[in-house]
Amino acid sequence: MKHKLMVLFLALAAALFGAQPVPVIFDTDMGNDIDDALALAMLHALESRGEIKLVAVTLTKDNPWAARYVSAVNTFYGRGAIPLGAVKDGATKQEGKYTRQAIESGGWKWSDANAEAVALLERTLKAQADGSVVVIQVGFSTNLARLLAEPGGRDLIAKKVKLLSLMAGDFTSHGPEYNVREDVKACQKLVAEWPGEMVWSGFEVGRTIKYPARSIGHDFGWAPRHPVVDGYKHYMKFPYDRETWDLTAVLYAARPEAGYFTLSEPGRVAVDDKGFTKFEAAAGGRHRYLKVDEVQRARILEAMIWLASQPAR
Ligand SMILES: [Ca+2]
Repeated sequence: MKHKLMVLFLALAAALFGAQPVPVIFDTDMGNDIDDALALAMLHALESRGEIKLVAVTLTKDNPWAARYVSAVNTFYGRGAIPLGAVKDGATKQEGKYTRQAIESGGWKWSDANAEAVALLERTLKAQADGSVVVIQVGFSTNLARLLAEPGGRDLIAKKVKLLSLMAGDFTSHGPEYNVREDVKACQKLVAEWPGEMVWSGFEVGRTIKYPARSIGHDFGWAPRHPVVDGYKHYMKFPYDRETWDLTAVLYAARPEAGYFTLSEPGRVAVDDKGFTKFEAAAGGRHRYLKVDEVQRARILEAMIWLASQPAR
């Protein structure tokens, strides 16, 4: 009887307070643009709210300060133990404009990535429940393509991953988008072999929603210093508004049912050798891309600002 009451109580609690936090893997080229840093701040807020759990961060930018900056941000939010995986022989080896600079100016504590990215992806997926993991890719496809090439890699993804939310591509045909262009072959492998649902936030989505400088200037005042604000101020001459590319992929991944975005019909994304992306609708296709209208843009930006600047706890 006691047991039955407990089961009933747990079911009621789950219904009232929502389900278990969704395990998230964040795969980022931290250090190339500042939107990765704001996207990571959003993930910490979503974890504090019990919506997600950040189970690993893997890097596709091949510079040690990329992981060090992620470590500094995670440590600031009280989550310095989140495992980090570094890419080996990856794209964009340059240091960039804000990772080392923010750490040194702010005196932020960090540690180095203690794993290679693909090995960490494998280990992390194996440890999670079947069909539970959301992967957010906001850099190049290097790590995920290599995971697909591992023996059993594709099966592991099919078994464990619920959704791949990625910022990549351009579905208005302006040109090859940066995240695709920097490792075209990896992105081609990803679209050809990824076994599950894939939702693309193309260049045109984040380009039309800009994170405002005034939020960076005012909304982070709850901390005397903040590593994301330090990064933002080093990345370009402050004040400036910045496109929210990577933030869109995080928001969709965390709250796919919230109506922030409109989904395209199902179909297939094709990536040519120059990095152009093209979408073709097809019944039963596992790829979709995000669309936004004016009302959605305002609502999306509001959510991004609330989440990115939410106090650490
Ligand atoms: Ca990025």
